[in-house]
Amino acid sequence: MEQNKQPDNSSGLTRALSLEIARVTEAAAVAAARLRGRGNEKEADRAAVDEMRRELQDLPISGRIVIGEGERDEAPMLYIGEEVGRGGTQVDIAVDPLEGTTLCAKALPNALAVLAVADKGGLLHAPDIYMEKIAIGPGFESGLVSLNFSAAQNLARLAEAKGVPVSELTACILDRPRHAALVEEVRAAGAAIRLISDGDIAGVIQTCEPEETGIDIYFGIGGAPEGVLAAAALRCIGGQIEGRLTALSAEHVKRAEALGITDLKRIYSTADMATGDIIFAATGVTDGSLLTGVKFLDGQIETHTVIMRAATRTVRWIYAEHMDLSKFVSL
Ligand code: VTB
Repeated sequence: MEQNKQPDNSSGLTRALSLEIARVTEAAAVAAARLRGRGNEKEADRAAVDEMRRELQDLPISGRIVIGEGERDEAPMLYIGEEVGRGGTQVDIAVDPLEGTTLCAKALPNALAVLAVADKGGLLHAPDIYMEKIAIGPGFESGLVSLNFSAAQNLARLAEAKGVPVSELTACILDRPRHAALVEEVRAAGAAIRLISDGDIAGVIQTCEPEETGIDIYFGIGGAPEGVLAAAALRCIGGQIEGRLTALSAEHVKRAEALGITDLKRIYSTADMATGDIIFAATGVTDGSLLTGVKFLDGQIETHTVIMRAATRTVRWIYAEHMDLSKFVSL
């Protein structure tokens, strides 16, 4: 006898949209991958942006870009506030068409095409400035780690919750001079560090499968838009992230104020940055620990994508073999 299925209980995002969204990141990744290792970050980024926008225009949504390529006067495409889609459910969209432009230009691991779609109002309108972040994977009480604690305290709390000594933990940190003191503190506490040259969305997501990735906790200052995208991913897989905007100049303060943010000390929780139903998708551009990069084979292209949805916590890994190459306008 046929079982009654649970209705799709989200307000606006439909299940069918997940696959449509995968097409968007796939196309952006293919466009960027064509320019892997060519030393031209701008061109690779532009190719991904063009393709992502083209595909977004085809979706059955009334979408508004809330995290994009910049303000209207500085970004011709996917600027903040741009409307995309051919009409339908009202959604807010965060894009990072090429997360890790330098990784792509140098053909280094973990360059991704990233997109999150949320119910209207579901994503923090973060200014394009820095954000201090701390993140761990699922299975821990909320607030176990926090920007209110020192790095050493956070490591001790996480180690205790895992029932292991701190020496068995590995932290992921962006390799930047601004993290010198943090790196010293984490090493002094006894933890190992995986220093990454770029790509902190992947860094944060990797805390969710420590057995696979070897990363238990993410620390440090990266982009605020990337913080919101990472929060969107964690809403789907169950980890936790905290973020605090880091304004390094009067210009940064202005950018925050333009979005109505005056309290720069505020700590944003995962739900403060991404709430309601969310679909998050990322396609690998270069090979990485999260996703395999685009493969150009004889008459065929292969892509590897992860799509996650907050309402159901489903995480899908999609290896796609594309035979009809004419659909990739960028080729
Ligand atoms: C950060 C990080 C990104 O670029 O924005 C970084 O969040 C830029 O940092 O994931 P710097 O200004 O110190 O170079 C990434 O690593 C890639 O976009």
